[in-house]
Amino acid sequence: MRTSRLWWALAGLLAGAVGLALSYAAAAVLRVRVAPVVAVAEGVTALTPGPVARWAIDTFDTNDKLALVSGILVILAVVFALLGRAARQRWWLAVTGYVVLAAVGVVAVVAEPNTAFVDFVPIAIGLLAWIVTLAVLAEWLRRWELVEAGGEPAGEPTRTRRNFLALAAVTAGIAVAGGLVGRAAGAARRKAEQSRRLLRIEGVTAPAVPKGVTVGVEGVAPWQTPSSDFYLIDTAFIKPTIAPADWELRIHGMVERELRLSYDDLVSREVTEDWITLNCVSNEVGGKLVGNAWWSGVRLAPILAEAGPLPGADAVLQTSDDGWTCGTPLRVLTDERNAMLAVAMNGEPLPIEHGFPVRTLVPGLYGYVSACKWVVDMEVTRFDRFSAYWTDKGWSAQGPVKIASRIDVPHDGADVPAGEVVCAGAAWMQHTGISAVEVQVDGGPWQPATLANVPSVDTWVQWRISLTLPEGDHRLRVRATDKDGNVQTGAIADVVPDGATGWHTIAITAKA
Ligand SMILES: Nc1nc2c(c(=O)[nH]1)N[C@H]1C(S)=C(S)[C@@H](COP(=O)(O)O)O[C@H]1N2
Ligand SMILES: [Mo]
Repeated sequence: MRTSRLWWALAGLLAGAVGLALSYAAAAVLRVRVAPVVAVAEGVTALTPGPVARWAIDTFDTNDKLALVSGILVILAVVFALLGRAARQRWWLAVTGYVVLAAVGVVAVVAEPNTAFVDFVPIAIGLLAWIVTLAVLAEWLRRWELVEAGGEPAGEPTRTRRNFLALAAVTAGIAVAGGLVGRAAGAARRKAEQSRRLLRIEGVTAPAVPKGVTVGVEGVAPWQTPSSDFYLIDTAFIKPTIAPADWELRIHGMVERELRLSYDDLVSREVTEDWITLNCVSNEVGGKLVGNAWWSGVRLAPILAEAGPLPGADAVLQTSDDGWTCGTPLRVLTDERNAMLAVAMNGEPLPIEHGFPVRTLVPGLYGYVSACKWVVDMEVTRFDRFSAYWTDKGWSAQGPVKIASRIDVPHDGADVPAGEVVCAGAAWMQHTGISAVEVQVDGGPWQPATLANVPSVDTWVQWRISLTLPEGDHRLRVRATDKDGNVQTGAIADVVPDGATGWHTIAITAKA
């Protein structure tokens, strides 16, 4: 009884360590971008007043981050020990403490940019591990105490103590194993991230947004999509982490000579750069799965010419490091367009989740048939000889983009002052270009919008129009015309099998 408080504190410490270690391992294995403890550390940094931060940097120098994480771990150790002690009399207090700690983690993760659902998995695992581990240890501590007090169940005190100690050792082992798994799994990502940070690719320039591309209406999606806001679509629950030195692209199949390109082989070639708008076939009418960035890479046409496609070949089956596949028409990879093996996005090496170190990009095609991230294999072949990832699931083998337009301002359901109302948005038909955008109010005549500039036919274009709206409810819709004269259809089609159609329509209310 005398020493039992210490044992309870030890149980709390062990349970805390197991939860942290398993959460750390989960974060590393799942390669979530923001591990909970790191997110908390970053949150603390963000909330630290300037003078305190300067003192910390002065005192700890470049070890400031290490000092902060260590500090957080020390505080956690104290909290864990206290929760363990509390659990002896008040189990609910320990559970409440764990829930509060997990909530702090959730808040910190939410505060990070671009959090995904998977970022919360390590917190859930940690919380579960805390509660289960403490429950198991507490159960044995109670038996031990009971036996020592001479109560039921009868048994030898030394045996119950030995059982508890054995269990404590196992628990410590789990914590250490979790930590080691986390280290090993995190190493690959760290290596890829570090090589990415150190990478300087000759010929890659910073983006300079061309003049006149914006209509200057607040609320319209920015013409250049920042990489951190660029939509993310892939099937990889665990993102490949490939250091450039470990990357190789094999081009084979119906070719005269098979090619193997290392990263250095690739970037020693002439770099091409372009503004290109990429969109997803799963984008609903009016949806946000579209973005425009400054891409740098190497044109695929000369590389494929070097391999020498054989007569009869009409497709390239691309395979990602994670096994995902897509089929791209050989023609679009070899014509005059800037189909490229991209190595940089917005002037920086590709972010890992956008395909680092190399992805394909083809203006004029939906991503699912062209924009292979982490691309490692290209087989020149025929469409009648394979089925790719999404074609297996009912999507069309061919995926040229469809003309689309979107109203960004006002937003659907908005109240606007009656009278003059500015309406604006974007339209796109990559590699053909947009020649006109029109807006219709309440089924009336189509009214022409003003288009902003574009550097090429491969990007989206912003548009705006000033409307006069009387008081009341209104329905606005938009349609575009491409540079071949094709007017966007109002016929509604689902995203399956080859992209949605229909006019983006919003309902607003003009108020006096
Ligand atoms: N390896 C791999 N590449 C992929 C995908 C994928 O699931 N795995 N999804 C594709 C789809 S459907 C789209 S729309 C684009 C999205 O690219 P982004 O995530 O960089 O915006 O990537 C394409 N490339
Ligand atoms: Mo997509």
